[in-house]
Amino acid sequence: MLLKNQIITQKATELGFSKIGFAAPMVLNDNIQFFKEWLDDNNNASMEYLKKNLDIKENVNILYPEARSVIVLALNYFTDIKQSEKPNCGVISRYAIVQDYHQVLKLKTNKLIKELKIIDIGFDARVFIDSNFVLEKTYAEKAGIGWQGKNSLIITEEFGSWIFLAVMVTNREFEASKPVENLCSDCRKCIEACPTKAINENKTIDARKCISFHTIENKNAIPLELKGKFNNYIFGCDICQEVCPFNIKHSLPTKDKDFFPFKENEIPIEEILKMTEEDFSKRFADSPIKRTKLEGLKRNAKFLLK
Ligand code: B12
Repeated sequence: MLLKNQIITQKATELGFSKIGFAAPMVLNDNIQFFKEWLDDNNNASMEYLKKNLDIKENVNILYPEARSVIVLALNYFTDIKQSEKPNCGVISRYAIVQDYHQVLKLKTNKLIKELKIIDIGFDARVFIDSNFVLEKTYAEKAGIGWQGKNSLIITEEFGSWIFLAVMVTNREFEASKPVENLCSDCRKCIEACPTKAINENKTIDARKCISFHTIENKNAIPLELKGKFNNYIFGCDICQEVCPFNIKHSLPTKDKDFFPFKENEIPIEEILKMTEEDFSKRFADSPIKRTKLEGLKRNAKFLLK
């Protein structure tokens, strides 16, 4: 039997995905031109890896010549916890108090592919989650998942921007979804709220100033001019999402138990400074926090000290 959008949507919903959309694979010359300008202005900070695979980001058919459709899946991870305001604690961003999304989304997309193959034995798909091969937000926008907000994130009417994305490039052709209207209008709340002024005027981020970049990806010292501006964030940052009117009005607690918080959203700074490698490995084994390693988390903790 041939797969249709409706069957895929039904199966994805049964597996707990919050939203699904379809787009045709395209040659994204304008986006790549824009991406190159972003790189030329050094907005990528030390994320040198972002300069790789630009040809594939422009045209996914180079990696996967059989590509006929791109399916974008979104998973809501919001939980109704207030951000910590305790003075001597480091704040952990919402995405890092739940299980590592790479693992969760990979399992779910693999299950989906397995089910779709039962219906259509010739169905094939490549999955990209937080990858360096696909412009995931660009495809999410084309597939009608949401629009790209000024903070550069995909915002949905139903769940705000508290979603993770998975992109499935498939060898079957499906009807493309309609993109949705950008509802940011003249709102500038995210730009104004960012304490380090990391949000550019063109819906991109200057990673050199971004709290999320420094606390997760930066392997070196955090620039001193940013000291005192991290609002106590110790891993990741949600400031530009917390202030978004769509997130304030439209966030819905996730129904997916994989994304029920299993870690506290704050850690006393002193506790981190005393933490041993063994404590760290035990405590953050399934958490995105393991990415910074203990050394990185301690660097972040010290940066928050007055
Ligand atoms: C590198 C990266 C980061 C970097 C840089 C962030 C950035 N915004 O660029 C850092 C470490 C800072 C980061 C932080 C975060 N990240 Co991140 N990150 C990525 C990653 C791997 C690549 C993004 C990228 O290529 N950036 C470079 C810029 C230039 O690319 P872009 O934003 O896609 O830009 C396009 C648009 O700007 C568009 N465009 C805009 N205007 C215009 C105008 C014209 C005329 C044209 C032609 C094009 C155009 O063109 C560009 C090229 O296509 C993606 C996964 C992926 N492969 O997409 C996840 C991803 C964006 N991250 C994600 C998340 C969750 C986060 C954090 C919320 C985590 C946290 N709590 O700390 C923060 C949010 C910070 C923020 N406001 O962006 C999610 C976002 C989900 C969503 N709702 O959109 C993604 C999609 C991962 C996933 N699979 O779920 N991240």
